[in-house]
Amino acid sequence: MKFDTRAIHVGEEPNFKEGGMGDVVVPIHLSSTFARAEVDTPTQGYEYSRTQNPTRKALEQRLASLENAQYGLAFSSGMAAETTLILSLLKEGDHIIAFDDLYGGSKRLFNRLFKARFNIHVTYVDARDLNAVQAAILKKTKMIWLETPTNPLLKICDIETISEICKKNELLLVVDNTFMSPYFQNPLKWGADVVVHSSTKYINGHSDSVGGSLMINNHEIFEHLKFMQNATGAILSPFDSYMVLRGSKTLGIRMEKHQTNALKICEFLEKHPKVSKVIYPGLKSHPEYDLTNTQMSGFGGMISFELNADLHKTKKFVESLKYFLIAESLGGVESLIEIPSLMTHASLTADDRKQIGLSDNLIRLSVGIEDSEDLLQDLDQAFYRIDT
Ligand code: P1T
Repeated sequence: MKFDTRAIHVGEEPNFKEGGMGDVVVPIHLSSTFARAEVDTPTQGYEYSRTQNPTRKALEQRLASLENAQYGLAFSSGMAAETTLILSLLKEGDHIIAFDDLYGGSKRLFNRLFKARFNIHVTYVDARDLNAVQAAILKKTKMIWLETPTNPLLKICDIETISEICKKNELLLVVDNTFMSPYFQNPLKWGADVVVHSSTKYINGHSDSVGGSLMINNHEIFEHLKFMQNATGAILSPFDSYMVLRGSKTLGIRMEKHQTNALKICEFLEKHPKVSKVIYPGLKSHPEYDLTNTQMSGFGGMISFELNADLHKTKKFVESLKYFLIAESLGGVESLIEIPSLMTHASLTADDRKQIGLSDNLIRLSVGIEDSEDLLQDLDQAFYRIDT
C-alpha cells in the first residue's frame, strides 16, 4: 500500500466479525472499562481504557504505518510522549546529547525537569557538526535527541551518519519528526530508534486536537514504552484518537499543498527588499540543501525569516496580517505566524538564543493550505504597513 492509501485504510478496516457492523469509520469507544464474561478472560483483549482502547489502537496502527514502523503509541501531547520516552529509557545520572536548536518546550522539559530533578544532564551541540556530536559523548551518554529540520531555525543534520555514531557507542537515537511529518521524512529508515511526533501539528492538521506519538521498530523498546504508557497514563483520549484518525487521512495532500504554498512565499520573500534573510529547506541557499534532497522527500511548510527592521517594526508587520493568525503551534490548514523569541522559545534565556543564532526578530511562518494568491497579497499589504 502506498502512503495515501495507508493514511485512509490502515487501522480502519471494517470489522465484519466479532459483532462488528462493518463501520467504514472507526467508532469512538468512550467506555473507560470493558466487562468480561469470565474473570480470567478480558473481552477481545480489552480490560481498561488507559491500558488499551479500540479507537486509540486503530490510531496507533495508523501512526505506525505512516512512519513505516512496526509499532505506534499515542499520547495526550507531544510533551507527554517525550516525558514518557525519557522516563522509560533513561535513569538518574544518564546523559543526553541534543541538537542545540529544539522546540523551546523540549528544552524546558530537559533543563527544568530532567536536569533539575532527575540529574539527567543534556549537552546541546550543533548536530550539523559530526565532530561536535562525537566529542560530546561521555561514558554516561545514553541518548542522542534530534529535531531535523529544527524548530525554529530549520537546521538539518545527517540522521544516517549520526545513527552510525550511535550504534558504535551503544546510544539510542531519537528523532522528533514533527516538522516534516511522516509524509516527507521517515527517520527510522535512516537508523533512528524512536520517532517522536507532536500529532497536534501536521498529522492531525486542523488545530483541534493536542496529541503526541512515538513510533518504534524494536520489539523490546516498544514493549517497555507500552508498559510505561499504561503505568504513567498520559494516553490520548478516544475522542482525540478519532480526530487524529480523521485528520491523518489527508496528510499527503495537505503536505503537498503546504509545500507548494511555502515555495511560492519563499520566492516572494527572497526578492522582497524589506527581507534580509529567508530560511527554508527547499531553497538552494539553505546550507544543507544537498542533504535535504537525500534524507527528505520534500521540504514542508515551515519558513523562518527576518526583516530589515527592528523588533517594533517586525511586530507591526506581524500584527498587520489578516490570514496569518498570530499563534503558537504549526501544521494546521490555516496559516500561522509567530515571533519565537517572544512566543514558542521565550523560555530560553537571551544567551541561549544568541548562542544558537536565534535573533529576537526572527519570524516563523507555518504556511497553511489557503489559496497562495491570498497569502501573498496579505504579506504584500503588511509590508506596506511597516512604515506607516
Ligand atoms: O505541543 P505538544 O503537542 O505537546 O508538542 C510539543 C512539541 C514537540 N516537538 C516539536 C518539534 C514541537 O514543535 C512541539 C510543539 N511546538 C509548538 C507548539 C510550536 O509552536 O512550535
